[in-house]
Amino acid sequence: MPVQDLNDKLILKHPKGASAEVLLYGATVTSWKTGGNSNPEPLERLFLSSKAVLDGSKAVRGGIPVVFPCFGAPTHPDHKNLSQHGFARSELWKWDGVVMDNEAGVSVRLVLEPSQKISAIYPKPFRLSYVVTLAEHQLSTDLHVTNTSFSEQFEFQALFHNYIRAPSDSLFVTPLQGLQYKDKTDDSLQGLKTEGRSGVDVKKFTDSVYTNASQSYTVTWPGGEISIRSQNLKDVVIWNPQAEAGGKMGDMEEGGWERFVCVEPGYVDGFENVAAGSTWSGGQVLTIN
Ligand code: TA6
Repeated sequence: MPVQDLNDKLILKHPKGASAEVLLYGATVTSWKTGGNSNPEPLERLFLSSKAVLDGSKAVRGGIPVVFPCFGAPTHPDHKNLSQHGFARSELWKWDGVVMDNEAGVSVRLVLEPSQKISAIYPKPFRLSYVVTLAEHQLSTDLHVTNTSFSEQFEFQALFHNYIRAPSDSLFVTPLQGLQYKDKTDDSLQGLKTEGRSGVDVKKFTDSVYTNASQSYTVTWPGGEISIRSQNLKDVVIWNPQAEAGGKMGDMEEGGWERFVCVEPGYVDGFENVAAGSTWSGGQVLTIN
């Protein structure tokens, strides 16, 4: 059975052993397992903190939270009533059916439309459609932002907050060399830095927003590699709180920062614009190499 509906979450299964779990809350992918290289047991490829709150009372610490319509602390007038990273990751989405189910894989669509609660803080005419696709060695997520009005455009940001499971003391993210980035760990810095490293590590507290990036990234560590290819998401954020910031997070398991890196494709430098009656799409494909 390729899709199991457990009311609060969907379980996707691939005939060759891969699986994924998607919470309706936040449309958060909380698990993605693929066959190991030599290990016949499926391996979990995402990090989910054992202290993550999964009852719908707060955004999930781990997996793939969906960030919309703002990234980080709101800066746009339309987002003045929103909390960090917007509302999409903290609202209950609806399952809108199976989009694809064949030997190549299985896709499910979730949708989010304005509720009274959302409209009270974000009175914009939007409809979000989110398609999660599981293949044998790949997981894809595609976000479609529709402007349902007939007159006004609106601006937004969007990002996939991927928690990639990997040892943070020995991983590298490429290619970022030469890109300009904002180092959010250094408040004293006003401007942008230029990345000089061929491979970026996260051995220390890292919170970097790279702009106009390659849209294709690889996370490599001894014995493993995941590639991320994004579409229409020009920026990428690399984050690991290490103990310095992670130790202060109530929903971060002890030492959790040792087991992940966030590689987050997004449109976060500036704002995307969707015209009345139009739809914007951004997506990513995560592949186990
Ligand atoms: O994507 C990196 C970041 O913006 C960091 O600054 C940190 O705040 C992280 O997101 C987690 O944010 P959250 O709201 O989930 O605690």
